[in-house]
Amino acid sequence: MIDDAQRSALAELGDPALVAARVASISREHVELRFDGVADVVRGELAARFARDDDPLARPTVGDLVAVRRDDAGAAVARVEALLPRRSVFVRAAAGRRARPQLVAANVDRVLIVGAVGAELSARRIERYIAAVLAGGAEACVVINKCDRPHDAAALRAELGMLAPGVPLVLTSAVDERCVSDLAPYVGEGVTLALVGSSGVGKSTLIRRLLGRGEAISTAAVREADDKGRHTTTRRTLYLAESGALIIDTPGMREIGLWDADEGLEQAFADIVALAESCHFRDCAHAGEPGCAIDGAVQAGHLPEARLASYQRLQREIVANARRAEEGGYRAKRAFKPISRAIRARKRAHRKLGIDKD
Ligand SMILES: Nc1nc2c(ncn2[C@@H]2O[C@H](COP(=O)(O)OP(=O)(O)O)[C@@H](O)[C@H]2O)c(=O)[nH]1
Ligand SMILES: [Mg+2]
Ligand SMILES: [Zn+2]
Repeated sequence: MIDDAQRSALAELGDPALVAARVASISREHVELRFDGVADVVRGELAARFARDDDPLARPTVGDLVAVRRDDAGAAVARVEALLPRRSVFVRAAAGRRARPQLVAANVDRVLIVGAVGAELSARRIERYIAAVLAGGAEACVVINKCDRPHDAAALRAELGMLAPGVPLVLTSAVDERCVSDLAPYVGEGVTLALVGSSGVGKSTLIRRLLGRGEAISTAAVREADDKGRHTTTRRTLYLAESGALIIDTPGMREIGLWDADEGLEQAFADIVALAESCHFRDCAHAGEPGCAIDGAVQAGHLPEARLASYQRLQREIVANARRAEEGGYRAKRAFKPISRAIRARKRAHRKLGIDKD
């Protein structure tokens, strides 16, 4: 649950009364905490200074490791005193006029991006999710649920299997018990997972199966005709599975704007980044220059034009969100500490793409 960096950050606080806990759910009024080796969640409260900080990244979110004060009697409310460093985040641009990040979950090892047969399945939307997941330092996995419904598995694999190099694709059905074994490679002991995707695709139903012990979790009774749930998930919650995995359920997201995600974008579109390396001109803008490897790949049918357009659109969106945030006086901080190797790779890729940064 707690990694070395977090353990030493806790020790540096220098207060033996502080113990580590994981945020299981959070609302304005209270927070639910999970302590290692304890099955039940403990109710707690946030230290007042968190409420005064208006940077969304400075407040604890679901999955965060926090330093908690509990008195010896254990009777009093547990108080969250400090946030421990995050090893990964899942963040999006908040909906609305002000450009701000919205922290969906922290310390997630893997994010399952869930879609469903029959719902509007969009490759472009999934690409967006993949970029956001990779940018936050987690692994991505695409899960297409409701495969008990009629579908063309080969066509789905052909279209979605190549959205991002190295991102696995799983076709499954939550109404079939085999979904547990389909997903087993991604749900090991000690792993923290988050399930994201549109409302009604079956995230909560899959989680109920993965938990493996019928822990009460709210799922929708859906109108089959339009996939709209009646009791949909309204709050992000971290559950403990029998397998020892921790699984975060999230409400459906209608929009997933990219925030500070250029690194993730380059990983999600590594094929395009690699092509750009072999353009004839070092500063090729991929707009009809002679010897442009990207134009060449589009013309040869190796690179779908829609994928290239999507990459360029997402690039512009990231830049625009950062600019709007700056203009709005928001000083962007990194939500987590990225590994330096990834930063070097990004700088190299930017040079190749002719993007002027830093
Ligand atoms: N046919 C079918 N229905 C499913 C499957 N998974 C979930 N459902 C149904 O879809 C509806 C929405 O499920 P829910 O888990 O609440 O979706 P969520 O909004 O993504 O959490 C519920 O009525 C589920 O019973 C599946 O694999 N196949
Ligand atoms: Mg749900
Ligand atoms: Zn080019």
